[in-house]
Amino acid sequence: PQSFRRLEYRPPVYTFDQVELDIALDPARTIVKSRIEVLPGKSFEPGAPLVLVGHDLEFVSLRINGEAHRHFELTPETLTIHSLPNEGKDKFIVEIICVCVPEKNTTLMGLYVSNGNFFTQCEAEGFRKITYFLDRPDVMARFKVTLRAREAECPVLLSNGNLINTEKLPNGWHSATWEDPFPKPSYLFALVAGKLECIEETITTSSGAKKLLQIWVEPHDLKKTRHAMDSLIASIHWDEKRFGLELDLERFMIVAVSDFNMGAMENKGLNIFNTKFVLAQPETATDADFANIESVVAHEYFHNWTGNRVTCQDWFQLSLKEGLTVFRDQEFSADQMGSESGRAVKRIEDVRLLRQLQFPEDAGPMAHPIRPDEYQEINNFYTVTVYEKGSEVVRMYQTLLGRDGFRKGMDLYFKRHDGQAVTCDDFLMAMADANGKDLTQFKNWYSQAGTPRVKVQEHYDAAKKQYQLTLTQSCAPSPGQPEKKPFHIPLKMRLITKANDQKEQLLELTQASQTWTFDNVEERPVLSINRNFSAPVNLDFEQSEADLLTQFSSDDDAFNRWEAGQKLAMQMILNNRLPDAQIIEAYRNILLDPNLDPAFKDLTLTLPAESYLYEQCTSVDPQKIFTARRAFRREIAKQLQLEWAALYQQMQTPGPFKSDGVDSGKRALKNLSLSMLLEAAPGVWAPMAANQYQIADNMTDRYAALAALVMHGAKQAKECLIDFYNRFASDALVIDKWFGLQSSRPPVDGLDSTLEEVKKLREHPAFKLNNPNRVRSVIHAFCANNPASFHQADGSGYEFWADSVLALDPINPQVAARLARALDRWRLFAQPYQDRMKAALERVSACQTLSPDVREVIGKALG
Ligand code: B3K
Ligand code: ZN
Repeated sequence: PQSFRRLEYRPPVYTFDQVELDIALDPARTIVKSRIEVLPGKSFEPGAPLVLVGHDLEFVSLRINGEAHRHFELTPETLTIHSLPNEGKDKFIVEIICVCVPEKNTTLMGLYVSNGNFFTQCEAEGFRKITYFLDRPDVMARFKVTLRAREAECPVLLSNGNLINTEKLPNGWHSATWEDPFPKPSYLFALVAGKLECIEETITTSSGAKKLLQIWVEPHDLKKTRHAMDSLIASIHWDEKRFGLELDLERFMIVAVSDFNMGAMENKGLNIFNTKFVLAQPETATDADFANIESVVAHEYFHNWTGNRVTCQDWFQLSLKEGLTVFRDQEFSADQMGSESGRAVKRIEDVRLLRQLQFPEDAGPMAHPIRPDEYQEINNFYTVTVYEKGSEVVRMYQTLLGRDGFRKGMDLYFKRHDGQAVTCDDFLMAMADANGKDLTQFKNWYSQAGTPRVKVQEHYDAAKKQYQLTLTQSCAPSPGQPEKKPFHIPLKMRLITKANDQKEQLLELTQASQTWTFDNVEERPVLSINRNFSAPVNLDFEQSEADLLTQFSSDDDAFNRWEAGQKLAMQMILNNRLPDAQIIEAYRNILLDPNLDPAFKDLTLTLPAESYLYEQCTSVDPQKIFTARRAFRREIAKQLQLEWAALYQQMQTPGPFKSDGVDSGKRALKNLSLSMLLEAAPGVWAPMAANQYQIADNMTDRYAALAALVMHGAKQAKECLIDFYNRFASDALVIDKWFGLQSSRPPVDGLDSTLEEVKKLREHPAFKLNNPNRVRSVIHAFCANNPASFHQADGSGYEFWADSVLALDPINPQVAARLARALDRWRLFAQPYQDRMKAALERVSACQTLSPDVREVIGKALG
C-alpha cells in the first residue's frame, strides 16, 4: 500500500486565485463546471505540467484561456495538463466540465444525497470527488459558486459566504450564487440543497456589526433547533471575550443532515452537522446530548479562526487545528458550567475519555504522534490522539505560560499567520516568541507517540524536616520509534499537610530523572501530583491505601480527589477484591457531603471503564475483569443502599426542565442511584424504575430508567423497550438510542447473549447499513462499547466483527475503518481471546478488495 510521509512535503507547483463553480444539481447526473485562475506556485518550474486530482468523476471537457485543450492525460485519480501557455509562467484560466453521481455515493464523501437533499463533505480529500482540483490545504482560493436545481425539489440552495444573486430559470429551475470573501482550501468548500427550513437570529458582535445566524433542518425538526442556536450565540460571545476573535462573515449557517460520517464539519460559513449534534428537545434528547451539542457547535464555530482563517499546510499538521480547537471547546464548555466545581467536573469527564480511548490508541499498533509522520489513508488519522491528546498538548502551553501568556501566544499566532496554511512548528514558535520561552524540548510532544510514564519516589527526613521528590520519566516504544527522548512535562503539585501550609507549585520535568527538595516540611506530607491532570501521563506512584484515602477525602484539587478514588477502586478490582469497610465509608462520606457537586459525586462513584482497566494489565482476561468490576459495583450498591435510596429522592428536579450543569448533575446522580438500587436488588427496585420510565417528562430520566431495567435484566425491560420504540418510532435519533442500549447491554444471567440480540437487531426493518448513526448504534456499540459481551472465548464476537467490517467496507470505508479499530489491542489479551482475534483479523485481511482505509488499520494491527 502507498504511504504518504510528512518529510516528503513539497509546496505546490501551481496555485489558484479565483475559482468559479457552476453546479447543476441532479441526483443521477450532476454537471460541475469550473473556471480556475492558475498561477505559478512555490515549487514552480517553467514547463511543469498542472496535475489535478479527481476521483469517481466523468471527464467531459477542458479549455485553457478559452480554447479547447488536447494536451492532457487522465488516470482514475489524476488529470495532468501539459503544454500550458507560456510554460505556465503567467496566470492562465482552466475550464473543466465533469459529471458526478450523488445518488450512488454511499461513502458520504464529496457530493451525496440524504433524504432527498444534497450535501457535501470535503475534508480531508472529498473535493476531488466533485471536480478536478489541487485538493490540498495549502492551495487557498477565493470561491464564487452558482448552484442550479429544480426549484420544486430544491427550493433552498446554500454555499459558503454571502448570497449575491438568485435567479428563476427556464423549465422550473432556479439558481443561487454565493461568494466567499475569504480565500480557503477546497476542504472547506460546502454546498447544501433541498427542502429545508431554518430558524434565524440577528446578533451584534463586538465591533457593532450585525450578523445573521441560521440553523437549517428538515421542516419537522425546526422545533428542535433552539438549543443549538443558543449554543452558537454563546460560542460567538465566548470567543470574543476569551480570545478577542470576532465572527468575520455577515452570515453564519448550520445545516443538519442525518447521514454523516462523523460529528460535524466546519465549512466556511456553512457548517454541516450530524443531526445528532443539532437536534434537541427535553423529550427526545438527554443531558449528555444537550452538552454534546453545545460543545460540537462551539467546536465547529471556533474552527472559523483556528482552522479556517489559519489552516494547515498539509494533513500531517491536522492537530494544529484540531488539538487547538478541542482545547478551545473544552475551555468553553468548562466556563459554561458556571462554577469552579463545574469546571472540575468537565475536566474529569475529558480526562476519562482521554484515558479510555486515547491511552489504548497510544499503546497499540496505530499509535502515532499528534503530528503523524506517515499515513496511508488520512481519514484514519482523525483520531483521539490528534484531537484529544492534541488538546492536552495545547493545554500544557497554557499551564506553562499561564492564561495571559497563552493569550499572547494566540495573538501573535494570528498576527503572523492570518490567511496562511501553516505548521505545528509555527504555532509553537508563536507561543515561544510571544513569551520569550524556550520551547525546543516541548517539540517532542509533536514528534513522539506513546503515553509517558512518570515514576514518583518520595523520601521524607523527619529530623531535617525535609521532603525529597524524585521524578523519572520513560516512554515505551511505539511503531517506528524504539527509543524516546525526554518530554517537557509540566506537573502541578502540592504537599498536603495537616498544617495546610504548602502552596501549589508547577514542576517542569525535562530530564530523564530529576529530584526536588522541599524544606521546612513539618510532618510527612501526602503528595498531590499532576493536579488537574496537568500532563497527559501515566503516574507510577505506589501510594499506601491510607494516603489514597486521605486524598480521597480531602485533596483540595477536585481532579486529584476523584483520581484517588479511581486509583483505590482500580487496585482493588484488579486484585479481585471487594471494597473494604474503609472505602465504603469514604464513598458514604462523599455521597453525604452537602458541599459537593452532585455531578462530582456521580463521577466519583462511577468506576473506571473496562478499557482503562485493560491498559493496567499485561495479559487481559476480559471476563475476569468484567466479573471483578461488576462484583465491586454490586458491593457498593448493596452497602450503600440506604444512601442511594435517599439520594434518589433528594436529587429530584422539580419545575421546568433545564439542561444546565446544576440540574443535569442532579439527574446524573439520581439516575446513578437508581441504577445502583437495581444493582443491589433488582426485584425490589425495578418497579420504581418502571414507574420513572412511565412518568418521565424528559429523555434523560426516561432513558436512564429504561437503561437501568435493561442493564440489570429486569422483567419490566421488555415491555418498556416495546413502549419506547412505539413512542419514538418516527424519531431516528431516539431509535438510535433504542438500538444502542440493547447492543451495549452487558451479559445478564438468564438472558440471551447480547450477540444473539444484536444479530436480531441487524435484521430489524429499521436497521440500515448505509446510515452511519444506525450502524454505530448497533455494531460499534457492541464491538467497541460492550467489552464483556464482545469478548467471548469462542470468538463469536470477533466473527461478528469481521462479518460487519467486510459488509460495511464496500458501502462506507470510513465507517468500516473505525469499526476495524475495535481489535487494535488484540496482542494485550490472554488466550484464547488473542488467537481468536488474530484469526478474525486475518480473515478480514484476506479480502482482496479492501478499501485503503480498512487495509491500513488491519495491516498495522497484524504488522
Ligand atoms: N474537521 C472535521 C472532521 C473531518 C473528518 C474527515 N474525515 C470535524 C471537526 O473536527 O471539527
Ligand atoms: Zn475539529
